[in-house]
Amino acid sequence: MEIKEPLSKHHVKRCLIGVAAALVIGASSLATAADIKLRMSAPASATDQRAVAMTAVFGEAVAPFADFEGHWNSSLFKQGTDLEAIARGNLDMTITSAQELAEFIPEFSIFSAGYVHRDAEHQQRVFDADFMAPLKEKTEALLDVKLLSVMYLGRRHLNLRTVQEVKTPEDLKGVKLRMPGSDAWQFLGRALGASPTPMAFAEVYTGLQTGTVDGQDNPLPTSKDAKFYEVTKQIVLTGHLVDLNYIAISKKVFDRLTVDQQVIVQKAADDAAESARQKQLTLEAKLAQFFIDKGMNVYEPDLDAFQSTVQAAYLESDYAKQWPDGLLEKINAL
Ligand code: KDO
Repeated sequence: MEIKEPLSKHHVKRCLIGVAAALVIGASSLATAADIKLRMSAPASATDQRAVAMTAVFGEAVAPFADFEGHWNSSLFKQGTDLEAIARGNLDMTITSAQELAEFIPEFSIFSAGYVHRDAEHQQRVFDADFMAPLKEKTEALLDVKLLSVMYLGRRHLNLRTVQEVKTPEDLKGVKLRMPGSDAWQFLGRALGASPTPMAFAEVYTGLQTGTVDGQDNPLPTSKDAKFYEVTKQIVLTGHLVDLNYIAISKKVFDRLTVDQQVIVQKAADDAAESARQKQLTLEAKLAQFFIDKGMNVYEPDLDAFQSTVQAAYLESDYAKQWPDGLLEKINAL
């Protein structure tokens, strides 16, 4: 039989101290969970697959220690200003683009060039390749932004409110094509043969409706999600840019996490990107029919003409001069 010693006063005191300490530790770890808020702002709508994955996959995974808060439709910061907001310490996360990064780090313009990435898988391999390390390091050093994962946005196609068919870049002469705000985007519009007009994503529907612009370019899931089919007549399947976005987090915020939390955040971002990528690919494969059913003309133009014109425009441009030697060849060789 076990003989229990009577509890001494000293013993009771020690136990009480132990309980109090446990309560303090418990309270402080709870406080940590509540204290970490990961506020993301992005132009994507709440029903865009990237937003859905960030909320459902990323938000769920980090929930034990952080509150993920997604602010969509550029509701916190205007399109193109999220990176600065992170650099200034006013925002924790965003879904950014190579075109936005190219405003600060010109080398990123290589990913804004038409017909460079071949498909979603190529995009992923490029992001994971060793030659991306200096670009990621530069982003951290200059902007205090860590690029966690690459998200597949999709193949961008022309979507016009005009009815005249477009077969080659010459047919886009004089067409006012809405492009997002930065110079890299305007260059792509010109390389396609159009007259680019800068406009934030949030204003595109009205721009198309009122005729301020003749068209816009986006992947099919984005054009469906934003209901552009209600105010346009045709989709020209140029596939001129296999577009990407990066899941980006403030480096300061990331560095404040414990190593275990950092591992979870990284995995959560990779899983969210993979989930969105698969859904985006599935949607892309079936959406042409959706637009046809809406009464739109959906067709392929002369792809060789588009590809050769766009590639030539980039190779002759000042952008190409800023690409690190041999980078394009390495990307193509992957
Ligand atoms: C757009 O403004 O056309 C664009 O597709 C650019 C992308 O980089 C990205 O910002 C995207 O908009 C938004 O996430 C909305 O889908």
